[in-house]
Amino acid sequence: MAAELMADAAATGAARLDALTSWHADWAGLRVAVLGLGVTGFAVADTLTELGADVLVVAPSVDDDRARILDVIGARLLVHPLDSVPEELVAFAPELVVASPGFHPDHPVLEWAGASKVAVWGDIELAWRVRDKVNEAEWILVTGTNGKTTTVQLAATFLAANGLRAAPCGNIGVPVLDAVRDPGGFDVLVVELSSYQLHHLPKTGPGALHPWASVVLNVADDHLDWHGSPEAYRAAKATVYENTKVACVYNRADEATRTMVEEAEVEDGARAIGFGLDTPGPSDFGVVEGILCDRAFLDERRTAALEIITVDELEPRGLAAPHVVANILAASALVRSFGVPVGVIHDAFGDFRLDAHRIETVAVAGGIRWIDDSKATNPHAAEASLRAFRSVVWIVGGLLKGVDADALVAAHAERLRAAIVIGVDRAALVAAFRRHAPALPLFEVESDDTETVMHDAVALAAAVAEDGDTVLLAPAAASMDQFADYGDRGRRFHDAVRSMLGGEADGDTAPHASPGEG
Ligand code: UMA
Repeated sequence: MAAELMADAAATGAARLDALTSWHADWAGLRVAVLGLGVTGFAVADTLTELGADVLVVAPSVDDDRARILDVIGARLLVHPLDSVPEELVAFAPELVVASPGFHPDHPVLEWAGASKVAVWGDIELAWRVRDKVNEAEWILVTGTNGKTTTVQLAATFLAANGLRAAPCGNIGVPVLDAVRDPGGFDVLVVELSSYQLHHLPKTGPGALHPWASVVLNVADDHLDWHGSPEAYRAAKATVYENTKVACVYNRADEATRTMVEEAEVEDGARAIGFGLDTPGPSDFGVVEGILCDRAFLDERRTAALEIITVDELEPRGLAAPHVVANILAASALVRSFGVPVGVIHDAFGDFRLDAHRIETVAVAGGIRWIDDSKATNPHAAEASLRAFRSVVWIVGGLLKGVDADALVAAHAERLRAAIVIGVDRAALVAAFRRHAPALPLFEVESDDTETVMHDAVALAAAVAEDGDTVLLAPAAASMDQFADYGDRGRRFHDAVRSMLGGEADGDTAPHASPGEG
């Protein structure tokens, strides 16, 4: 009997949640547990209290400011280690759990919610359901192992150059809920989605996204410790294409992305648009004799193509490395699907620069270039970075997140002058170098003191680098073992290089990487 009553309650609850597809729906009194109080958890709690829901935030630790504001807006807070399900949470009997992206699928609270038939949403689903608060923007979705943020920034820049109100948001650091609630309203949200956020998204039903356009830029192993297997990681990424209305953009050099498009359920009329560094076919973006071209969004695509920009024009802006050109083609495809003219894209490059810590030239001194690519937090990103240079002193290592860097070391051993290994997961990297490049000068920074790691690494690099070499910080690993984040790791690299060089830099610190170099 109790089981029947619970089943009835679950069915009634599900019907109520199904109806919550608008800011103006009846959210009043809905009991929601919000897991985590980082950027996402705070935006979720703030949104739900504004909607009149009954909100309990559960987090293992809290920042005082956020805790104070929760109190003011009327959300309750439970601080609990979350290694088990708190009794207070069970007693609260939530009708819905909204989890921050970092929560593993097998987290005890999520397993409890699953077993108790309590719905679990991510912040992206909530944002989609309440997207009509101000005005209903179209969504363009960007995911991939690497290049997401650059592609989002490029696409938003191109859209804005065409006079559209475009918001870059999502995993880039601005919760989508903040963009949706912005009183100014937007025409387009360009949403960066991590595999964590995609994992929590439904493919069908009232919470499923229906984006204007979507892209998986590339897929390589990453976050395996979170997803449990490469298949689960790929399956999460593939979700981005579901229900796309106009353009599914995929990478011609990455067969897995094409398969994802083929297997996705999209809306009638949605087109598959390929991008790649080679000659484009009809319905593709690509490069012909140094010219980036659109051969998709023109009627004469069987016989002609539209010029977007040349590699020579991108070079002085530090945007000519092959992986950046690929991001530019993907971003162009996304916004061309929205009607942005190629001439507008061309002119929008005026002041565009990559964010800090992405193949950023720190200094050039004595013929040695010092490059910060701290954002290369997995082997796939480090691979793209290594490819852009010929003779490299490579500073590598950190938290490998369950990913094997063996193939990366094997593929690039020949372009290395020396390797300097930092971080906690040094043993696997050192073993890989011994196997694939036994003669390569190899140095380990054994210190795990945040204050000294980079100084030691930079001093070792300076001792082995020669005229014409690039010293490249492209760790192929996450930073949290020794640094606050990849930005902190990059800043400490800058500081160490500058303090070592003193006034010696040649002054040529323009961003630099060109496709011809590899
Ligand atoms: N928490 C737990 N247990 C867990 C996981 C999280 O208790 O198992 C708690 C922690 O106390 C933490 C809080 O939840 O303080 C925060 O949750 P979170 O780790 O999910 O992070 P947020 O601060 O909400 O930020 C998230 C994204 N972080 C992650 O996915 C890990 C941010 O991406 C994103 O910018 C933000 O939402 C806005 O959308 C960062 C990131 O590192 C940049 N992303 C990963 C990546 O790009 O590789 C996926």
